Amino acid sequence: MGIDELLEKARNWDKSAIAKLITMAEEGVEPQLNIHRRSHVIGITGPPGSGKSTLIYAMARRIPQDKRVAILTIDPSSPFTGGSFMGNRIRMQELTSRPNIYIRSMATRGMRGGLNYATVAAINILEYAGADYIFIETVGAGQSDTDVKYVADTVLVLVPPLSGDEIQALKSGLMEIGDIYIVSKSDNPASESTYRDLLAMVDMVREVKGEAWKPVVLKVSGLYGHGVDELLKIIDERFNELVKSGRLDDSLRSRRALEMRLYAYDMLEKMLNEAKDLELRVINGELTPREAVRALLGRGMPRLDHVAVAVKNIDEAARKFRDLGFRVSDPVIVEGQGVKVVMVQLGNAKIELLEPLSPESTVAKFIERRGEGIHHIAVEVDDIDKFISIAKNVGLSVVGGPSRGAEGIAAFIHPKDLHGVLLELVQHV
Ligand SMILES: Nc1nc2c(ncn2[C@@H]2O[C@H](COP(=O)(O)OP(=O)(O)OP(=O)(O)O)[C@@H](O)[C@H]2O)c(=O)[nH]1
Ligand SMILES: [Mg+2]
Repeated sequence: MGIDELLEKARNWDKSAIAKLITMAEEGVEPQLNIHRRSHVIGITGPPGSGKSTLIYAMARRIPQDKRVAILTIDPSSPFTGGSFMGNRIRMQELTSRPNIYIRSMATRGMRGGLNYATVAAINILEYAGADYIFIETVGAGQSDTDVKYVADTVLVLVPPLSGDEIQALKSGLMEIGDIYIVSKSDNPASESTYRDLLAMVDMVREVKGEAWKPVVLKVSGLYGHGVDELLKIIDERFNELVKSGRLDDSLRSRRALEMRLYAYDMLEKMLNEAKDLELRVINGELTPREAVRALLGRGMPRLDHVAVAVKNIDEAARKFRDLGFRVSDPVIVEGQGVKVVMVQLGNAKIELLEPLSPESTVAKFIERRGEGIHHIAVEVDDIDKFISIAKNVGLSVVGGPSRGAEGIAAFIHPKDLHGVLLELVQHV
C-alpha cells in the first residue's frame, strides 16, 4: 500500500493505517503532512506509580465515543504495553476494542531519555488523522517531562498523596510545567493534606506566572472515577480558551522546533556511533575532543580538498594512476587557467593533474622553473572571506581571488610567503 493510500485511510481513523504510518515514522520515513490544529494534545506527567495510566484510562472511557482519542505512552515498561500490572492490562484491552480509541507505546530512545522524534511524528500523524484528544503519558522523570511541555497544549501533573516533605521535594521542575495539578488517588485519606499543600504551592506559582490561564488543582481518583468528569470538563474549557485566544498554534510551532532538535540528537548519536576512528584519534591524543566533534560535523577545521600536480603529459600521468587502481576522471580543459585537468579520486580528497595548454601558462612556467611535481595544495574552508582576512592580518599575500570557479570560491596564498607552498583556499557552494 502506498503512503498516499495509508494517509487517506488514516484520515478515516483506520487504526491499522495509523499504526503503519507511525511505524514508518519510527523507521525514519517522514510523511509530508499538512496539519491544521484540531487535536487537544494533553501531556500527563507525574512520579512513577502516581496513577497516570489509570487516570488516562478513566478519562478515555468517559469521552463520548464519537470523539477520536489517541493515547501515546512513552515508557515502554508502562502497563499499557501489556507489562506489569494486570488490572491495567485488562482495562487496556477493553479500551483498544473501542473503535474511537487508538493506543500506542513509543520507546524512549538514545542517550537523552526524553521524547523521541518519532513520538512527535506520531502526534503529527494522529492530528492529521483527526484525533480530538491525544494523551501522552511520560515517564515521569527526567527529560521527557521537560520535552512534553513543548508538544502539549495542556500539561497535567499528577501528585500522589504525599507527606509535606515529599511535596517540597517535588517542587523543582514539575511545579513549573503544569496547567492542571491533580492529587491522584483521592480515595486515600492522605490526599486531603496533599491537596492543601499543593494548592498553597500552586498559588505561589500563579502569582509569578501571570498567564491568562490560572493553573487548577483538583483531587481525582482514576481507579474509582471520582472527579474524572470534572477534570474532563476543565480540560475542554482549557481547549476552548486556547482556541478562542488563538494560542493553539503556539504549541504547533514549539512542536516543530522540538522535532528538529530530537531528530538532530538522534542523527548525532548515530554519527557518533559510526565515528569509531575519530574516537580512537581522540583517545590517542591526535585530536582534541572538540576538534573531533568539529571534524564530525564538518565544521571549523579546514579539510584537504586536493593536491595538484603539474605534469607534461596528462594522458600518460592519468594512465599511471589508473594502472595503480585509482578512479580517474576524463580530461577537462579549463581555458581560463590555461590547463587540461584530470581528477584522481581519493576517499575524501583528490589529486588534480594539470597539463599546461600553452608555454605561456603559469603551470608551464612552473614546470620550466621547477620541473614536474606538486604545484599547489588546496584546502576547503567553511568561510573563505574570514580565512582571507586572517591571512591578510598576519601579513600573507592573497592572490587570484576570491573568484568563483567550477568548484566554488577560490583564492591562493602566494608561495613566497608560505615556504614555497602555493596554498589554494576553496569554499564549496
Ligand atoms: N487507591 C488508588 N490506587 C490507584 C489509583 N489510581 C491508580 N492506582 C494504583 O496505583 C498503581 C499505579 O497506577 P498506574 O496507573 O500504573 O500509575 P502510573 O503513574 O501510570 O505508573 P507508571 O506508568 O509505572 O509510572 C496501580 O496499582 C493502580 O491500581 C487511585 O485512584 N486510587
Ligand atoms: Mg503508566
